[in-house]
Amino acid sequence: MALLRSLLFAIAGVNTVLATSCPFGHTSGDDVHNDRRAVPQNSNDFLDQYTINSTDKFLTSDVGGPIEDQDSLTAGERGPTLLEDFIFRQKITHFDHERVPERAVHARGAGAHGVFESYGDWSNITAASFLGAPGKKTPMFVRFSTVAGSRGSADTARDVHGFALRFYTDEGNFDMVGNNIPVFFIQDAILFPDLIHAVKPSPDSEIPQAATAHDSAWDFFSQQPSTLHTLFWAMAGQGIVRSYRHMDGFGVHTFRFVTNDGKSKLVKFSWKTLQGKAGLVWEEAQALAGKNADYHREDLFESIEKGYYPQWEFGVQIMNEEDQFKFGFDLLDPTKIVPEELVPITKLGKITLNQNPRNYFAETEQVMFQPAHIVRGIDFSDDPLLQGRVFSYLDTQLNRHGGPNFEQLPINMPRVPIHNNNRDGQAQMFVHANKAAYSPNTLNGGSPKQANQQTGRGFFTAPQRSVSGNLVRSVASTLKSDYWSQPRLFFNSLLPAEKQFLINAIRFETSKLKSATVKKNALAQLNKISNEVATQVAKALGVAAPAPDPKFYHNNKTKGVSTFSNELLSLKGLKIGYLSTAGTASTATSIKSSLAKEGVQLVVVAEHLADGVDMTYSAADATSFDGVIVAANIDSTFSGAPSNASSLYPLARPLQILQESYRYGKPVGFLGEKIRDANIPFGPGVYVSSSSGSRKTEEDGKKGYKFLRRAATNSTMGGSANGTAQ
Ligand code: HDE
Repeated sequence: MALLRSLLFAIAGVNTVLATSCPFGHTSGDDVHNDRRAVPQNSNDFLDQYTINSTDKFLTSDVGGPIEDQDSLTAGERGPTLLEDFIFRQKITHFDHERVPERAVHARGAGAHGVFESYGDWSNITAASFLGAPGKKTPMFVRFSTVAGSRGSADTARDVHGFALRFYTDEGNFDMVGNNIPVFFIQDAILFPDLIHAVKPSPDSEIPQAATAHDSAWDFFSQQPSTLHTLFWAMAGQGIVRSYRHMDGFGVHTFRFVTNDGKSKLVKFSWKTLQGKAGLVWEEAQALAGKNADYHREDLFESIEKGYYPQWEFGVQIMNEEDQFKFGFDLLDPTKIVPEELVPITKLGKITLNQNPRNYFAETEQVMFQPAHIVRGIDFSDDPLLQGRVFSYLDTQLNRHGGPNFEQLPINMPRVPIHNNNRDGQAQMFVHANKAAYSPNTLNGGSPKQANQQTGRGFFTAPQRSVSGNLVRSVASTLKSDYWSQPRLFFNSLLPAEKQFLINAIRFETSKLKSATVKKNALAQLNKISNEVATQVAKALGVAAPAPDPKFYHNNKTKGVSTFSNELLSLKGLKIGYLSTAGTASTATSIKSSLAKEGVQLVVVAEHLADGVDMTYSAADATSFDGVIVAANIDSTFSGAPSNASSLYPLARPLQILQESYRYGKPVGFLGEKIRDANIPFGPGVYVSSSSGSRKTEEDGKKGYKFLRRAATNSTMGGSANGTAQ
């Protein structure tokens, strides 16, 4: 077992409302409608009342009459379909209208239901009710996404990842529409169409899909240096995450917390993974795009199905209003992080995702987030990027839904009652009884009544907020114009192997550029961040290395930005491939059950399906596993004389899985001697247990992942630390 523990440590270190007749879940009467405790504990339970289960039922038309729909109504046996065939027309027209416009960005994604539990009573810093008591639970829905690709694109495309949170609080929905990278490309929302037009595929060929490795993207990046910081994060591990479970989330903008008596603080939201962070290596991410385009949604769905509920700690960095300018950059600048050394994170509570959607379209596709979904106790800042988003998301939902009643879709509906004078519109679901749909009125006793800071626990704008000044369109703010120091801070804070990954990613992208001008401009910008990066990229591009441009060079580092420096916090949901033969698969039984205790699945692979075999070599692939164990007898069975060989001889497929696993930086272990001809040297992440006893490599297994990735960087990515071209 020592070997297995080491292998596991190596992986850990590296890679590695209740349904009632009322749609609000209330039983009856206005008193119940005012009862905040009526919010269900899990958002999926609320959907029960809308869920249709057709088991043992007869097929009906859309208006309820039982019908049959397998043949159209024709004039005679060989005649044409009749216009009268309402069954045909209803079925086909509904089908013709099944799609809604995909999201303009973040089209590809996956979601899950969950719950937020507050660690405490935070009323000293915010009036937000969901943060008002220790142990208080609030139902949630969360959607993960990539940005650039269309709805059918591959999960593992290199990209910023969307990480949008919805809290169905007892005072209305609060959305935190964040990303897995704490900064953004631009500082002003008016540039968003420019950014997206630049990164999306070429308008003529619609190539490349879900990728920034093309001229227009790098043209924009190099002309708009505010993009560089986010670009650096995306070129590192955060751009190609191991799974949605293994990434952090950030609110990006500065927001405000406001107390009941109107005192406010500036805050930056983050939610940190309790699984630990892990990224893929680029070679594997590319392979996965073809071999399993659903890699991330599958991991999320399977983990939740197995009860390995992913969790994140939701926290804030809290800053005084008067400290706005003390950090050397503008807190209204979303291209900057507030380093955790300067302002530590206060952990407010825990997010747990514990239920999969029951219908992708109804829930994940129709969920419509908005930064404007805000609750009492939280307020915006004047960040122009945030201000633009507060408008844009409402607009885009109107376009996607085709009308203003999208908040009435079950997944969007707040779990508290809605009382206002908004009326009618396409697909109005409610029957409003109030005939005085205006305020002020006397005919309905003045209801619905106005709620504000003092009355009815209403939302209110932080009283201390003030603005003044001339109207300006173009501001040259010195506090916002240093675009290079923080990308360098990020780069300095990475492990050597991660630095190399980042450089290799930029080499990959820029090598695909056709325009010499764009290449030159990109190099000039990279060189303002780091001469090391620019020099290595220049080598790959076959151009002269630029002389240092040191104005923004420094040696500062910060914590919390590296993907690979910490071991995983949990191994749950990971998979280990056990390369064996059909006859000997049963030897895996005890390993399987001990790994299962860690939440790790041992997948037994053999040449054909049999008792104890989970997968055939023809179906298995290195990308299916987080680590590989080679059964004791496999070498002697396969590498011996043909007389002694199984149907797998020569070792082609198992060997390929083993070697690719090694190249992708996964730990590999041999229960017998190492396979001859495998060309896997002793080194970090390689474990051998022979009859002479268990033997480990020189490195401490717990830190294995880190070294493993370095091994992968040097041996397979080609770009070693000395800058050898790939
Ligand atoms: Fe978005 N963004 N965005 N964005 N964004 C959308 O809204 C937009 C920005 C983010 O899972 C769209 O419902 C503008 C920052 C996520 O459904 C759209 C600007 C951050 C999602 C839109 C930004 C995000 C979106 C497309 C510049 C991180 C997916 C579909 C001011 C803090 C939400 C939709 C989901 C989606 C506009 C910048 C995150 C078009 C104008 C910064 C996670 O409205």
